[in-house]
Amino acid sequence: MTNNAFPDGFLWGGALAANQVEGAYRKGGKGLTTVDLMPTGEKRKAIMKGFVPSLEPLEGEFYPSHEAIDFYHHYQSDIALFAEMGFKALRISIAWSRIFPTGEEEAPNEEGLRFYDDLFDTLKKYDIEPVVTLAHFDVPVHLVEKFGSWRSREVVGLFEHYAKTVFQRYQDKVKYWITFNEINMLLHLPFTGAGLTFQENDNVKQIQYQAAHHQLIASALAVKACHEIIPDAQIGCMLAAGMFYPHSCNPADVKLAMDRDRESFFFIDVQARGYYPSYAQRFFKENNISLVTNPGDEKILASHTVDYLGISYYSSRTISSDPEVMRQSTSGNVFGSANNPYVKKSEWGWTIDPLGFRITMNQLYDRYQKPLFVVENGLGAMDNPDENGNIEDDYRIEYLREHIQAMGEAIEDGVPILGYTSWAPIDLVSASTGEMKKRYGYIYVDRDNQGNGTNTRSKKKSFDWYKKVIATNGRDL
Ligand code: BGP
Repeated sequence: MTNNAFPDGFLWGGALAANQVEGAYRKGGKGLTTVDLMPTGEKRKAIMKGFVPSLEPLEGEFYPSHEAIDFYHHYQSDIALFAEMGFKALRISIAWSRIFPTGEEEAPNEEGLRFYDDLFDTLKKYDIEPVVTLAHFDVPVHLVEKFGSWRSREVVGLFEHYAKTVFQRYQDKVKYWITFNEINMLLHLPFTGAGLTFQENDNVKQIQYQAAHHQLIASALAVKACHEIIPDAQIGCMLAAGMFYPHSCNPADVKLAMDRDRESFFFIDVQARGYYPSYAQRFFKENNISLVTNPGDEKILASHTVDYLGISYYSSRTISSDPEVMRQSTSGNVFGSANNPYVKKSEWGWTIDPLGFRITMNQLYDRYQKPLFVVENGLGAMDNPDENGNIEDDYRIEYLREHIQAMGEAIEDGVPILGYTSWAPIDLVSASTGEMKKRYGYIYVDRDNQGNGTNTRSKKKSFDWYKKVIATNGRDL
């Protein structure tokens, strides 16, 4: 990478999600959302897959999202710290159930709208551009109860109403939008991604792809509304990206890697190109999936494609046709991955593969020719304060340095990239485990897995490092 890889105006910053930071889960008129039903440990794992014991929080369980890191009351001082690092952008999500507590109201909850008004005004004060996700792993629980969440077409109209409401309200404050966070996650963690719940004998794939169709239509309708209401805004999709390597040059492995990549591309093929990919038909047939669609759906998808591709990238994956190789696979990766002897792994078993990041970005741009926006990338690690109470997170700096370098290389390969919002600038609740000890931040939060602690914020070593990266526009890593 040369010294000037990153263009002027590159949007350096960080990324958060409402349910992982805000807390205040019943304050300000907020309704219950799907994540508010997720405790930690084995119970969380089953719930994320759609086996949900109750649609109310249970006595005696600990639910990390209920208080999270109390960003709801700390956002002003937290944003001041982000500004100190020189952030140009902050990605957040709006909690749908703060605006429409049940998801079905005609009129929005003014207190919820005001909370985000104040948050955007605080960002404006520091010249930080908000990048806003409409749905980051949350659905009002009432919609799960009444409609089965995204399995029902009803939810499309309700989401469209929510999207239009926030576009109207924040049209002068927000110019970068994202429809669904990691839309492909609904295949792997269906309750997390789409609020889907299952019974024993359900045809899970049928339900997932029907829900996917509804999200794709809802996403296209949100793109339409955004373009109409805020003509100078850009709105993107968001993919949990990371390519599959074939474990060997056995063509059977290569074919499997292609199939697994297509599982994810499927969504972006529709959102970026505007139609279902040619391979979908055979896939649907072989899996007994028959989609219920409305007349006019094809036109909606074709007419409202996204402006850019938001991506998260943490790791690459590896796939083998040999069951023995897969049996020795790494457990931590939600996508399921064989061991790759050429790359390192994080404490949670996620591969650390910056070259895979560069390849993935090239692959996506070759396929879609739309600008990318890296809206998540980072290292979850156990941070232990030293004897002076400092956190010397050199491992995090190394991870980020290598990935930012890979991004610079991709830009020089010819891939346009709008910005980089690392996950996450401040410690927060982990989406997959609900733990606090899986930390990502430049800023440490004094809070443990059981919710004990003072919530005090302190800077880690990476804080000054990232500040320098931004100040030099990526020249000094
Ligand atoms: C992505 C999500 C984020 C986030 C991140 C890290 O899948 O969009 O919400 O949490 O991954 O994952 P985890 O929190 O499980 O370590």
